[in-house]
Amino acid sequence: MSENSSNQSAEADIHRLKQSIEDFNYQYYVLDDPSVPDIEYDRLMRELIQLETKHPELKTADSPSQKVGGKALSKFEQIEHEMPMLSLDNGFEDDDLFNFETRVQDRLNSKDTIEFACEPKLDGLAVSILYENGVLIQAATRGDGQVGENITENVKTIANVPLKLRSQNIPSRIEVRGEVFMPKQGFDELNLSQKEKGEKPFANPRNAAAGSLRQLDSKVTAARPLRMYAYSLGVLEGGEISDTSSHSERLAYLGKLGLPLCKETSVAKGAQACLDYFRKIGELRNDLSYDIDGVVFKVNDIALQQRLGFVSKAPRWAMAQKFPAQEELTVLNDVEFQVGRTGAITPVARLEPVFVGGVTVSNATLHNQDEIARLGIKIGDTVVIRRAGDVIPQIVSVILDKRPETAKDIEFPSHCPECNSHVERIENEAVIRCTGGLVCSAQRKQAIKHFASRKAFDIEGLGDKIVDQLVDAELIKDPSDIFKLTLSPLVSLERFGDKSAVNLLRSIDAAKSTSLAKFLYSLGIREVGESTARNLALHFLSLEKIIAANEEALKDVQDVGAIVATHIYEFFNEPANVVIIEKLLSAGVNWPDITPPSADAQPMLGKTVVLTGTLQQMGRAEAKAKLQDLGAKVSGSISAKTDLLVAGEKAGSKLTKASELGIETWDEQAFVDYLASL
Ligand code: D41
Repeated sequence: MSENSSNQSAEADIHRLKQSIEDFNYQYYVLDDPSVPDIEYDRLMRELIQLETKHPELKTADSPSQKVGGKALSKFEQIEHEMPMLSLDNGFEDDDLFNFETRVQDRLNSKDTIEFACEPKLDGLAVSILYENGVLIQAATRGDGQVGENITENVKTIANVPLKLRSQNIPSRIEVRGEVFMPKQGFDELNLSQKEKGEKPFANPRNAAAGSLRQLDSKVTAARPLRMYAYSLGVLEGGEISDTSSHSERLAYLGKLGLPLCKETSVAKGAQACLDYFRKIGELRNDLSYDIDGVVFKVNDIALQQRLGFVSKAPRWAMAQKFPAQEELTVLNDVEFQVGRTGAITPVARLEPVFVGGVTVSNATLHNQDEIARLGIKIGDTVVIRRAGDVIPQIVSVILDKRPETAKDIEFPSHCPECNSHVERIENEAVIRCTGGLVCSAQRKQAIKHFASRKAFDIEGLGDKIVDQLVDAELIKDPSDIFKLTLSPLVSLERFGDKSAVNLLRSIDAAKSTSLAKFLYSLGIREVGESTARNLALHFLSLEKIIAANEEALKDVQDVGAIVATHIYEFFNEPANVVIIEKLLSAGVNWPDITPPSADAQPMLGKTVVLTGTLQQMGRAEAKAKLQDLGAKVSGSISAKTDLLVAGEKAGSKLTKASELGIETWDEQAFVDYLASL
């Protein structure tokens, strides 16, 4: 093939590929109706880039491959807008909207109901994008409305901004105005990656959009998840649009040209209908994929717009009705520490009360020490606080310029603010925790509920609601008080009859006889569930030995690793916990001695058994418990030390490995038969 004809076929291929990719982009970004899977799209794009690399003379500025950014600039050039970019009057009260309609009617000398185009007010940056003969040739920021900055290279990288307009009769010059923004999901992902890279996260999607658009290196912008929605027209030369059309028709026209539009726009007749739209959008707000800070209303009829004109820099025919601000400045007066149900201690910011997002906020969570370090916050600082929708107020950032000399570091408590027990911080965990357990009032209700629950002391009639009542009435402070309850204070409680009181006291009395395993489980030691409690009881045989055990000794217990051993050790070394245990025992809590099982009763003593696959006749936990009863150590992985593998159905790699190592293997039936033979 000659050079020429190879070029011709490349040209045709490139043309075909561009056309397909432009169609797909339009379907995806404008119609919101993707027609091909991503991999097919990626394949076409790779093909196009390959051809353009091979034939650089065929590469054009409007090729869809040009969304990756180009050479970095040293500064942004200034661009004077051919038509000024106007600003918007703001309203906050319902009345502002009614007054707006009245002003419009007065000015027009008419009592007719006015039709308004309604648009969510995107919280981003206004831009102007100029297309000549259908090709994007320039884009600028709004700047002061007269002069903006040339950000053509950056805007070209925005995924849903077409580099070329569609449709037959394209205007020779058209200036599209719209808002560049960062969708919430993209913002969250960007901030995650900022954190991973050790870079400062952005305070909100608007800041992230602004920072991304003001990059001298458009390759950086290209990597940011920006989007644009068109909301008006500037310069227009040629094309099909007449002066008499409406704003909503003009938007539809922009859509036909391939420009992306906000899907939530509407038309409303009269201020009341506008207010209804405003409320509807307010309810939708949290579910929208992008941030908005209000609604824009525009007189829909273009002829009326022209009659109304503008005052100073804002059109008389438009207004922005704003939602209550979601971000405000206030002062951090103090930090207090709250104890949660599991003993986790969270710092709570006490703020100078401030009206934000429609309510007065005086508290915000600071999460944990890591969050405080990330914010670099001190008491006395001026902070940006944000309340979006029903979300708990957050401190977004600190205004360092406003830090007073008296600002104080936030000090974490070494002792629980509720019960004065000491506080622990586990390595690699951001939270600090109160070790007080049963004595800590904040943890008390939860601990007592656990204590009385079915797998623990199993006290019938002592459900969650009654525990709340008893603790609130200060009839019980810790689990040992349960056993001191008497009839007369009980019957004085609301909704508590004689009969239920008598029944409750009876079941409390019956619950005193328990087992060591259940007793240990009832204490609610972190990460000590039923099975670990059982293992502890069987291993040590007495409570005294468990209390006396050090972490090394505890680690010898089946399934107890270093972390659980530390939890157990710390629990029994908290004097307050020991006091409660003594009170329980003196209240009459008892259990039978555990006689160490004889070798006869434990035919599997010293054997290591592994369970794998699905068992049909019993659950995995049950099988494990049975094996442990027989003295076996149940392990999770096959090694040379394994004595026996019990393999249920669909056993996989463990079965293979066991047979490689020549380890004795039983199927489920063999195991069941063995149990029956004992
Ligand atoms: O969504 C927006 N942020 C938005 C901004 C919108 N939907 N429409 C707007 N319309 C105008 C006029 C009426 C002046 C054409 C606007 C803005 N202006 C605007 N954005 C920033 C300054 C002005």
